[in-house]
Amino acid sequence: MTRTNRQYRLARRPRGRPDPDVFELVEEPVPTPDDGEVLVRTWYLSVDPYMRGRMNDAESYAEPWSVGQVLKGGVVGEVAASNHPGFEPGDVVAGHLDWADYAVAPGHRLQPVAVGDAPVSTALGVLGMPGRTAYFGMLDVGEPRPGDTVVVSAAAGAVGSVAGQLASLAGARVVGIAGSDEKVGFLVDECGFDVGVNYRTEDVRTAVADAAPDGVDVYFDNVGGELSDAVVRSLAVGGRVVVCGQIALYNAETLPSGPRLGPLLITKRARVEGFLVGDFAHRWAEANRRLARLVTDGTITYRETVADGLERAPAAFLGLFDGDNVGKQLVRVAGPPATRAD
Ligand code: NAP
Ligand code: FER
Repeated sequence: MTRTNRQYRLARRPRGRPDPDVFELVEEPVPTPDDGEVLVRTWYLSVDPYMRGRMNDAESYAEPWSVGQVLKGGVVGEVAASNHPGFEPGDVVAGHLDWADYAVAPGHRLQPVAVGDAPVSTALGVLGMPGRTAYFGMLDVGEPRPGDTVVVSAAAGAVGSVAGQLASLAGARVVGIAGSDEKVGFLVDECGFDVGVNYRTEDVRTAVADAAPDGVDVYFDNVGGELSDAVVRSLAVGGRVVVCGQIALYNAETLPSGPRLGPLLITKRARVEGFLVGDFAHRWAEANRRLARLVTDGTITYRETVADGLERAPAAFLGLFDGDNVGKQLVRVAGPPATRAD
């Protein structure tokens, strides 16, 4: 009997916020690995904000998906069959694979999952791309110093929650901005942030000015738009803005012009710097090692929000734009249950 493989394809390009029907679920036979290839059974699938950019037919840091193609993203799974000498059935691997029950990939594009005692799902979150983004963005680009005040937006998400904890470890006072009281509680009570701001119920400009009376030394920006316009009003002299993401603008059809920051940047002698985690690929092993140690010894805490079932992937992705997730949003397709799910 041929096993079926469910796959999500891009049915059409969205305009603005995607409707669920941009995702099409199709069934194909499970593929057979060729020479040098490996068949992977998907356990966990990562949904990430940058995928919204890949749905557009526009040049960016990530190539656009073509209409009709199977969607791809970070996956952790189990080797089901291998024609590559480096892998055998039962190995747990990570790779950039299909949104599907099964996918084939050349063995050299897969990595063994090495997360120590942590659950394998962390290879897509705190011990994966989002954790490394927090690590390099905060420590190398933001460079928080003891006594600095650091503000993080989308602070209760996968990147933000780790970025804020790394700033605390560097000796900074950390202010996190998030979209619910539950998230603010998570930041202050579990992640050790000094102040939490709920941007849906508080005036961000006033709340940040109150929380940072001497000004904001580092603003780690995951959001952009009006929220960030409000935060930068409180930049300290010599302040740094780390532009990590602009999720508030990813569904925008035209970019709002926003306030002109030039005069403020002069007055504050401030720097604004964007970065891509891929810029630091030569140092990923360092980040993985340090983050794994901090997670294992309990210095850094993390959260995962797990949607159960491949069919929930579109909703889990779209939920990123509504703030449905606390910590890393994952989709569990098969394999061991998440141990830190909420
Ligand atoms: P995430 O923070 O786990 O999830 C996205 C969060 O953004 C949501 O939970 C939501 O939380 C918040 N959000 C969504 N729309 C918003 C809006 N209009 N205004 C304010 N907040 C909004 O996602 P992530 O994977 O950690 O990514 C965070 C950011 O980092 C994204 O912008 C992403 O593109 C960027 N990123 C950049 C790099 C890089 O190399 N530069 C790498 C990875 C990620 P609330 O409930 O708080 O609204
Ligand atoms: C994101 C995820 C990844 C993002 C950028 C990247 C700006 C960068 C990936 C790379 O360096 O290749 O959400 O948003």
